[in-house]
Amino acid sequence: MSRDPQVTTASAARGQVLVQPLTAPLTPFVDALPVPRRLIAAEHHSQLTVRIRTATHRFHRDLPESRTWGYDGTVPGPTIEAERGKPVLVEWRNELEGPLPVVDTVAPQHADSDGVPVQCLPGLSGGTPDPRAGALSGHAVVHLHGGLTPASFDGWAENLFAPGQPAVFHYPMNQRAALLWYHDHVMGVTKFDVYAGLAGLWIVRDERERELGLPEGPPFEVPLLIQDRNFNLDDRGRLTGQLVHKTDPDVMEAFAPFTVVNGKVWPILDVQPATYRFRVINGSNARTYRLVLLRDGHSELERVTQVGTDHGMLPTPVRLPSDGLVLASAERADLLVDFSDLEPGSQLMLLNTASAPFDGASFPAARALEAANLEGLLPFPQVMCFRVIAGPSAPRIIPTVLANDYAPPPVEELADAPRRAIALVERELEGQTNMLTMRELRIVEDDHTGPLVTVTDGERMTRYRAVAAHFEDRTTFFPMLGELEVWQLINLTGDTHPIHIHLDPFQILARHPIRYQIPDAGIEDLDITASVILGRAPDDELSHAIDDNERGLKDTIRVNPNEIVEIAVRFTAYSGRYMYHCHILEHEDRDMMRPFVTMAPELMPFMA
Ligand SMILES: [Cu+2]
Repeated sequence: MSRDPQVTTASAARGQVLVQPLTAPLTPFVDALPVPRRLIAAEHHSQLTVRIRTATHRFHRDLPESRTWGYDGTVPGPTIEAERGKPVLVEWRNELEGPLPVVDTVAPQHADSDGVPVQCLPGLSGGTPDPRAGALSGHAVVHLHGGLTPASFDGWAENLFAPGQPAVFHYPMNQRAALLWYHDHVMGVTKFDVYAGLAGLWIVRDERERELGLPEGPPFEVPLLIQDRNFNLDDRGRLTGQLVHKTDPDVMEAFAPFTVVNGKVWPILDVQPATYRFRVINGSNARTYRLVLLRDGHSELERVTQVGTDHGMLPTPVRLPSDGLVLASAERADLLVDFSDLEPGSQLMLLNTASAPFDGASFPAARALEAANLEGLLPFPQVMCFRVIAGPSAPRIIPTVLANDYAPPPVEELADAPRRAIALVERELEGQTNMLTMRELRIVEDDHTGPLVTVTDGERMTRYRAVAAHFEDRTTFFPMLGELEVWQLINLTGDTHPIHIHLDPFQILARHPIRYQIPDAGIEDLDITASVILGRAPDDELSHAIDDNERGLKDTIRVNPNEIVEIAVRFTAYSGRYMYHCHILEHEDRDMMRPFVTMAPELMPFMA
């Protein structure tokens, strides 16, 4: 959600200078980067038991221990490694005890008396702990994000396991090698459960990828799960370890000031002069990162080659965008970083230049050290540090072809494909947090009267009405197994939304710049009135380009302000009820989620 522009203007008018970075209350780069325990399915006859437990975790050397919820009691959970074609059975055992280990609060003001936005600061900022969140006792459900999983085991947000109730899920693993992740998905409270620690990585491996000779396992393959976290203060203003999920009257998402990698705030990793493979994932609730690698104040992005994305290898290696690697919540990147020419003692810093809420605006990589931006809810751009240690230099040749098992969807098939249109909408409600919904649209005839969304592309105008808005509205999407579909995501909000579709991956076809108008009161509970015109607005500074690293198989795609994103998706193997949603967890929990049902075509004649 955007901040209220009037508030921003008001604080600017008061002459407050908000570019001055805050002093970090924790020392960066003192904790070694932890690597989550590997849980290799083949070593356990493909049958795993993961206990979902209340535990303690230390997020930084100088922080007291935090109460957490974790898979196997750790933050993050163990990294499960599976082989393509070898099904894995996981017994998820909910053994959570005690209340939610996160204090949820809405601070009474957007900024403190010094004009600093409260989300840049630790503590409750005058907010009262929400007793309803404090009463949550640990219902859970696990979703394997990126998994081609039968519907019964996909983690439907309403099919919950209370403490003491186990669940046995079957994961077929008939899918490409890729970095997936498993996390909690409980209806309405995913934002708290994931924040409390319920997330872990899951790596699928296959022979095709092994033939490329990329690093597998330690020390040269390192997963990096990046999240933001905030902590409470005691009555003397000292940090306690207690996790704080804080929002404010202008910003309904929680953007926390401290960046945590694999469970540590601003860690450091000693690296040999060699090529490392980093499996990077943004596991934050809401924050988008734009990652830049700096050495001695200069961008060293040319050390980085991206070989994979959400669903595994790209066709060929790509360079990162010149501004840095953008990862919204749940997006993944498989990176090779060459440290082989560096002297022992060299230090490289990974920094984030993306302000929040993210709207796609650019920031030059070379200025990453100046990226701190309080108005942009980015008090500390540090992510982590790499320090080169002595060792034999070991550069690595990167194959020029990585994958040839997929191609862009054929044009003829696209022309005949069923098309679905979805508007992303933010509805302001008096005295309540804004509702974010996805309005599923249906084309209407010319004689239709009533609220309409019109999309004008040159001479052609398409007229739609909204047929569903909320999660519990009736299902309107019934894709046929095996059939290619085109989904259009029309962003009518001011922020970038990472849209995630469960089950099969998709490919991006286009990003179209648009301009649009919504009349006063044009957004009702279901109905929506809007006129959308393809083409760039004069004041629109976004490129609306598809980055090279988005041309792989994706399951989460950023839909920026003032654009329509078109994707092509084909559901292949499993029939059933699945979800698609925004992966900003506060949006997903506040209704930016909808069901769809994949159908075996031969059953259609029997549908009532
Ligand atoms: Cu969203």
